[in-house]
Amino acid sequence: MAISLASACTFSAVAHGNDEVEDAIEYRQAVFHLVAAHFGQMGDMIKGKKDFDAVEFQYRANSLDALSKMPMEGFTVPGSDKGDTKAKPAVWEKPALFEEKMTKFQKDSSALAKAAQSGDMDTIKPVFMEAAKNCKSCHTDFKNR
Ligand code: ASC
Repeated sequence: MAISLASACTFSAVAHGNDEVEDAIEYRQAVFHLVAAHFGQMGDMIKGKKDFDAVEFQYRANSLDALSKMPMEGFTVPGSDKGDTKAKPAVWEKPALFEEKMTKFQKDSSALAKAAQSGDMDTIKPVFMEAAKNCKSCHTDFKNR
């Protein structure tokens, strides 16, 4: 699986020591911070809190699309279920469901990037709302508040 190869490259310590675990937790949190930043700015445009700018929206949707492929790697390091993390034990107890939701996140993100090419709010909005719904659903199952 591609992800095991990727994780072998990035978190390359031989022993699964504390540093590697901390690195993995910080890595996935960093990715999700960027996800939230881009998603939040798009959300403000969707809600009309901020003027819709099609070029900016496309940039953010493309960024989200790239970011959506990244967090999974940070969950593959053994021992990273413990520590300074809001991840629920369910991530490791229900790996198939977690992977399914992560794949959904990726599909939603690429659908949003595609919809953003229209530059049309009526086309973009339902796709954004579907993605937001799935963000929330995954957080309910897998993230502590
Ligand atoms: C965000 C953010 C989330 C999601 C979620 C969508 O901007 O930080 O956790 O959107 O609220 O339902």
